[in-house]
Amino acid sequence: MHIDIITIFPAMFEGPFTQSIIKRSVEKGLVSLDIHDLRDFTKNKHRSVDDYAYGGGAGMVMMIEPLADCIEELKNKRDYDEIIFLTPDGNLLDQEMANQISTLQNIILLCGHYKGIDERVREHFITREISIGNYVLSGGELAAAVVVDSIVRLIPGVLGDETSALSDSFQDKLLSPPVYTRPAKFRGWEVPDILLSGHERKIHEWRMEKALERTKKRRPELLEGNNNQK
Ligand code: 6GU
Repeated sequence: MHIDIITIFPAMFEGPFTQSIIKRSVEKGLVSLDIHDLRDFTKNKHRSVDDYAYGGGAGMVMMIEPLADCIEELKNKRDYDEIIFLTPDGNLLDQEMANQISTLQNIILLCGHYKGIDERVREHFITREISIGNYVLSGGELAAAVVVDSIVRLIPGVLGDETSALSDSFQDKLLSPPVYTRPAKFRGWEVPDILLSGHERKIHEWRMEKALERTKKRRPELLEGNNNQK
């Protein structure tokens, strides 16, 4: 999978993309990531990427020219399955959406800032708009990093244990059961006996029961099938 990211803060990705799973997926050649600084596509001498909103009002708007130039340059090199704009008024990211995006070959993630981007970019270039939750971030960068993490870990071969992404919370619309590791007793606090029993079927049943119990208590809407757009 190839991911192009368009941003005015390229350095914001240095941390998340050089650690852990994302770093490993790039090293294994399963994912390639290119970060594009939108300012490299400005034609004015101040390298500005935003301007006042027509009609007035507070807040700047990201200009169409550098965005169009950047997107078109990328499109000349590759065919994209999706050109995604990260925006608080997009569709809420959930596991199903992450699963679907993880099957694509080439995508662009466009990070917005200020009051938004010129609407004509959304009309003519963007194919999908994603929000990561009902709160406002300063920009789309952290949201883009979240999207990348959620999809990269699903690409076959990225996780060591092929089954581990499938047993994630949400993958079967259930939260994960509690887990424990050594020591079996800490300050008198004990690990449930069943997990030490070695009885595979009973352990599986216990985990299913606990997963269901936890989901009912914390996220009952997952069981009712309406896990999005609350
Ligand atoms: Cl994608 N962008 C911004 N700026 N804020 C958000 C968001 C995205 N998703 C939730 N809040």
